Amino acid sequence: MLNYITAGESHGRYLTAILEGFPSGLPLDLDFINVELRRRQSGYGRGDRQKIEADCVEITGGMIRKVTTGAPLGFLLTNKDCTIDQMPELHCPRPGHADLAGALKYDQGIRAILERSSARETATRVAVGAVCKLFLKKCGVEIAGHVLQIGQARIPVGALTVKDIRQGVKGSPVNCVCRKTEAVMIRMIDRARKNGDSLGGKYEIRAVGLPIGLGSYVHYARKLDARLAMLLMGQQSVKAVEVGDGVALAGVLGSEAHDAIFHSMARGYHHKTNHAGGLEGGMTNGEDLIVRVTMKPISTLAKPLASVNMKTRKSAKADFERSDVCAVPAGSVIGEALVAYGLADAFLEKFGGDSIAEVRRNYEGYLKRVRA
Ligand code: EPS
Repeated sequence: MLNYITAGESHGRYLTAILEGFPSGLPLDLDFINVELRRRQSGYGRGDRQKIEADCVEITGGMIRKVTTGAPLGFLLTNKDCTIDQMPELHCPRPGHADLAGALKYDQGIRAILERSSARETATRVAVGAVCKLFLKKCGVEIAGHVLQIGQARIPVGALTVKDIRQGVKGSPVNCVCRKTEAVMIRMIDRARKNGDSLGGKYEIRAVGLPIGLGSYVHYARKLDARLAMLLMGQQSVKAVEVGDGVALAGVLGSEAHDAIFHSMARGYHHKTNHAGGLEGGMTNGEDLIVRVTMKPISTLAKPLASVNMKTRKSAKADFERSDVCAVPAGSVIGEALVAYGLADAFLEKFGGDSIAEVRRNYEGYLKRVRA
């Protein structure tokens, strides 16, 4: 239903995206999109690039008088640090980065590879996701993300609602709901920075207000869990995506793993537990969607690992360029955007509609039937 494509290099003049398939009639709150962009830029452990940039979106198509028209939406972000033509060529690929395979595959220097593989590109994805969040809000869906783990510091396990998450992360420089763990996370980031090292971690995204039946079981490519996993694995640094209890399900009995079904006049069909993370058979089951995403440590190290100079083929230390020490807090903001896109796409697939009013009508008709 929806489709988007991004273009632009980390130090190029612009970052752009086009989002196609978006319905008409949605007022675009540009301030909201820019707040989301700011959230992505912040977070303890970010590099100095974020002191240079003040990401701010321009909508270049698909909007008249701040309302969507149904035509492709164009997004434009202007880089302040647009030094791409002056940036030095690199020769020693960073282990863990796209440098080596990219340079060989595209027959280019490392500069061309890192400029596009850089996580700076996620700024445009956050802008696209922010528009999807505005759409989902109109359908009663809210999304929140938070950081579960950075390095060895992790929050105690416990189910948190979207409201708990929003409340809990307020003012947290690492987007964490636990002040005690936050302090340890910050100490670990400081230590990694001092040692010329980097850190990864894990974040969780939760969505509330979803109807039963988004996605489908009938074909692998229509399974919503598969689609969300693809979107999230497409985020730079991501190495694993879990749905609900995820990998822990390997160690429990079926009677402990699954969520018993109930019905009441007030709530319709529902569950009292949520091991499934809101997805069964590739479809939403009406409970909160819960996904957990693991990010590897940033591969640019101030104290570099061993590499090979691609000009001389001699052993050398990997190249180092300004980078982040830890991008997991930013990662959680990007994850929210990616999930928002995946859910908006699934909504439009289920309820169709060229205008927001039409989507709402179809959606309300469906709810009447499944809630009966
Ligand atoms: C990023 C901008 C980049 C990096 C980081 C993410 O800016 P620069 O390369 O100018 O410092 O800080 O990119 C990476 C971690 C990476 O591996 O490429 C951003 O805006 O998110």
